This record gives sequence, structure tokens and C-alpha cells, in this order.
Amino acid sequence: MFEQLTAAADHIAAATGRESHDVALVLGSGLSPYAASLPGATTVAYRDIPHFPVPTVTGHAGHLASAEFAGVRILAFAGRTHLYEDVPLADIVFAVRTAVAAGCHTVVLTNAAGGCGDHLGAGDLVLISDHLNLTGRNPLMGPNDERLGTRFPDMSEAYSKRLRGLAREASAESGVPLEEGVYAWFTGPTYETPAEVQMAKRMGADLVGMSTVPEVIAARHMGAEVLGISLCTNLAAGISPVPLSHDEVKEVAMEATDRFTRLLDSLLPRLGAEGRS
Ligand code: 8IG
Repeated sequence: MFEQLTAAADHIAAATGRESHDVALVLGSGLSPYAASLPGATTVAYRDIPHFPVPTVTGHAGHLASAEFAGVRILAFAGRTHLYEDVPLADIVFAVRTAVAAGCHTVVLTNAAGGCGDHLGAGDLVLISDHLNLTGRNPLMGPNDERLGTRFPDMSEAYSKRLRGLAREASAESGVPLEEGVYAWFTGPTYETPAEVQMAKRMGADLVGMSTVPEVIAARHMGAEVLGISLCTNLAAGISPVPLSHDEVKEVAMEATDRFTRLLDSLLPRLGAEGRS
């Protein structure tokens, strides 16, 4: 794994002409257009990066973009791999691990998710304050490579308080409202039953989704600071009066792209100052 990550990070450095990057940005369903909107971005196809997994689901792209934005070197990932593709968890976290190997000290993970918190509605952007891993799986299961991180990583502040403060500043500056909530990770690919949504809600979840948590775990394992932002594209099953559809999700995501872009444009310049190598 370590050698594969090094090879992938070396390829990205050569292909982008940037020997190191500062901030990784993983773009969720419908949010990938942001990668192309970064000024002067150089794109690299996942399939050209050694050992890099290529996602299979429609609506998920498969490339990264490298750009320098307000002095911050950003590696933006359009398209990710999910547990429901039945691939090894090592593949699911490969992109985030590569980004940290490529120098990123900060990892911003975004996703589209269902909302079950009483304060949430479709279209809301939500700062993830913590998570519930309801899959029974963990990307760190198996032998631990001490070159990547410790056997038993602390998760008491998986989602950095400091970064959440910066996101709040970006929200105030950009005028883009930001809610806050706990994200529960399910395997998918089915959406939840109404009973499962009620279970998650009573356990403390405000959001339900199929990604992000393994990437957070891997990024924390490697010592990166993490920020998570969900786009609540739908009220979760049983809370919404209508059945969930992937088309509805895509429609809400498109409507939110502009707000999301304004928030990130204000946020990213705040993420560069520390830890630059
Ligand atoms: I978008 O309601 C989106 N992704 N698990 N449940 C789960 N994942 C989702 C949902 C949802 N909406």
C-alpha cells in the first residue's frame, strides 16, 4: 500500500507540475462540476494514475483537478469509490490516502446525503460535526502500516473544530447558510427503510449517507485535519412523503451548485496558511 500511494502521489506531482499540494477536496454526487470551475486547473484521469481505483456508478466522474487558488494548492477529486461497489475498503480510501501522501495536510470531504434531523430540509448545506459508523466495517481493519499511522487512532475530534470555525466564517462572508449535524454511514446501495432512518435518528444521526466516513478515518489515521460538508439532497425515507429517487437527488444537487461554489470559494483561501510544505 505505502509503495502504491507513493507511486500515485509521484504521478500526480509529475502530471500537475506541482511537487506538493495543501488541501484535498473530495467532491460528492452532483458536486463534481466544482473541480472544472477552479481557475487554471490541470486535470488528470484516475485511470492514468498508477493503482488508482476508477468508480463505476453513473453521476460520478473519474478525474482529479490540481489548481492554485489564493495561494493554496488544491487537489480536487471528482468522483469517488463507494462500499456498495463491493470493492476493498483500501480502494475506497485510496484517493484520500494519495492526497495526504501528495502533501495535503487538510482534507475537505463533501457528499450528498439524506436528512433525518428535524432542523434539516432538502437543499441545505450541512457541516458534519461527527459521525456514526453503522456499517460494521472499518478501512483500518487488517495489518497496520506504521508508516501511515498508528494502530489505534483517536477519533475524539474527527471533524476539526478549528476547520468548522473557518467554515462558519466562510458561511458568514459568502452569505451561504450552513447547518450542522451528525452523519451516519450506511453501506447502500439501497436507501434506508423508514425504520432504519428512525433508528439512526434516535442514535443521534441528522444525515444518512453511503460515503465519507471511511475517508475521514483514513485521513485521520495519516494525521490530516478533516472537514466534512453534506448537501442534504433529500429528506430520508419515511420523513419524506415520497419515495426517494436518484433523479431528485441530482436535481437538488444542481440547484445547490452555485451556493456550494460560493461557500468553497470563500472557504478554500482560509485553509492554506498552516502546515504548508
Ligand atoms: I443523495 O437518503 C443520498 N444519499 N444512505 N440515504 C443514504 N444515502 C443517501 C441518501 C439517503 N440520499
